[in-house]
Amino acid sequence: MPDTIVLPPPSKNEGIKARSRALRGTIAEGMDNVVTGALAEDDTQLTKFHGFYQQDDRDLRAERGRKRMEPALSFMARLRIPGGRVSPTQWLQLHEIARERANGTIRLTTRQTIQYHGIIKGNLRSALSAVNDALLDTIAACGDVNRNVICTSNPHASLAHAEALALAKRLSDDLLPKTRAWHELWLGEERVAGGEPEHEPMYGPTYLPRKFKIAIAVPPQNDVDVFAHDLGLVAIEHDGAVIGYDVSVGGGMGMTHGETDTFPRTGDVIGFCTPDQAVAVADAVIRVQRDNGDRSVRKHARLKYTIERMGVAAFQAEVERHLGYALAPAHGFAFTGTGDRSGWSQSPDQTWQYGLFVENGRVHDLPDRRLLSGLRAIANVHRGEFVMTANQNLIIAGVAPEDKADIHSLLLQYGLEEGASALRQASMACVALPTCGLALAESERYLPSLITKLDAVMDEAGLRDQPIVLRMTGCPNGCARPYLAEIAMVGRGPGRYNLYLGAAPDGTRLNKLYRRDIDEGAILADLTPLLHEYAAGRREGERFGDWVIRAGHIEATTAGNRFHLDLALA
Ligand code: SRM
Ligand code: SF4
Repeated sequence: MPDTIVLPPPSKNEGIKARSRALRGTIAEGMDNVVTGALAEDDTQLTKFHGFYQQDDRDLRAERGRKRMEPALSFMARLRIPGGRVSPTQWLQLHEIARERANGTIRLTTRQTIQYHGIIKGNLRSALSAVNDALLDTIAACGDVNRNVICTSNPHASLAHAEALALAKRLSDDLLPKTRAWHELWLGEERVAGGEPEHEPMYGPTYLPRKFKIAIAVPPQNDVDVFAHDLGLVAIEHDGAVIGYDVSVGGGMGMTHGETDTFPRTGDVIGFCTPDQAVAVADAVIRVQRDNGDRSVRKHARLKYTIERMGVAAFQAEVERHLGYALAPAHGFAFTGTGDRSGWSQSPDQTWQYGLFVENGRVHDLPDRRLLSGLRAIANVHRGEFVMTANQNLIIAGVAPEDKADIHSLLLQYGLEEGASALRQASMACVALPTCGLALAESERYLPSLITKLDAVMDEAGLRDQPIVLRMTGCPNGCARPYLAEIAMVGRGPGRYNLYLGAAPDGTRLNKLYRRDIDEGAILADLTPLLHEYAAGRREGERFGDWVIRAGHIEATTAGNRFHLDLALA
């Protein structure tokens, strides 16, 4: 008798999705229950597909627990804004939602969109319907589906940038779930008579095994960290127009400390597609992941693990079987960096743009830097658009030459003109505490003070103008893409981090674990001599991430697209 293969049972989330009636669950009933600020546990998995998470204020968790009170519950809502572009009118609407329905701040994310924090249950419906009034939505911003599609910022920079933005929008729209659940639940749209179960032609009834992310890069900028995404498209230009995209698959950042079968991975380039083929390629990659991804263990469900298991060649063959044709060979490309340009610059179409540094993406008013109010004032006179970047910054784009002086004086009036060091400008931190339920350590609230200390070292070493990509996250999930930073700190516990060094500054090589489980004193003690040594020993134009390898502080084996040996330590 042949051996029967016993497959592990599907994860709990698979059952929740299957029973959800196309993502409805019992969310409507939960919203009507005024006794609690919470939704039913299973529904909190489904709300992710609608773009929001139930959270609690972790600063208050212990105290409320002692008093036997319900945690201080609220919701985080994430918008879907492909390519991160909004009009000034939309910005004003988003500003009002932050003030009236959320905690009064707007959080620019590492994937070119915004998040609101602190929306209480009673404000959720009106917040989402106000988002809809701004001609935006939160559909599929989270959940096991294709997420917000990101692309190299600033559509005015070239025709290729504008084409990339148009493709980002097309991909985002075409790959949306087809269920009307969002419209019914949050806008009160009537259900079609009979309430027939809806058909999800691409996703099927259980959607994807896990989240799926797409990024489009326009070389030489790799500001989207294209190799960190499940699917990356790199624009190939000829005579200023995009003739197609090199296709990368299987990137991802998330890992778990101590679990060596979880790891960050950079994508593999498997070929080239024309602009007309790009949506079909994304559709085919998603279908192969839908059918082959791990539906039992969510920690192994991302596309990167499917590809590791199947092998790149077999995965590509499956994609091509769905497409009905083979991908053309990749053209090849070169990147110069992953950062954003700050300050004023002019585009070929003669409009101006101002690259505005937003520390860790948090748009709020500080006494000397009134970002929230300043951006509202600018939105009142600006006639171009605002473009969020994948580095948590904002571009005031498409500024007509005659408006530049007015906008500049508003930047000065609200204290928004650039003064941050090169290190600070090249830094990112994830949200972490107090809202993120997975944070093990501080990140957004802590990194600014650590950078002040590191800036003193950089000054002493004569490195004030030297950009070094530095990123921090409160846990190993990798939301600020730390494993692609020249210097990264990844939270392990309160005040303690793993220190990683040596990623390529153009986003093509992962970094490597340098020290494990250290506090601020040890971080500064490790980095101070390294930064001095780098200042003295670097070659012309050599970046820190490359130098640490040449100087022998990090083994050259970091080249490659996944972690190997260092995981044994982590
Ligand atoms: Fe993330 C989960 C915040 C970009 C990998 N991420 C979360 C949650 C929702 C926590 C949770 O599940 O309870 C965080 C909400 C915190 C809060 O209070 O707001 C969160 N992720 C963020 C944001 C806001 C970080 C930021 O500071 O900007 C980014 C929102 C992006 C967006 O607009 O869509 C964000 N997250 C990322 C990225 C970067 C990227 O995509 O370019 C990654 C790494 C790339 C990747 O996906 O591999 C990332 N987030 C994760 C993971 C690990 C996934 C994995 O494959 O292991 C989790 C945990 C999970 O999904 O189980 C997570
Ligand atoms: Fe939360 Fe971890 Fe993501 Fe930071 S990296 S936002 S701590 S899940």
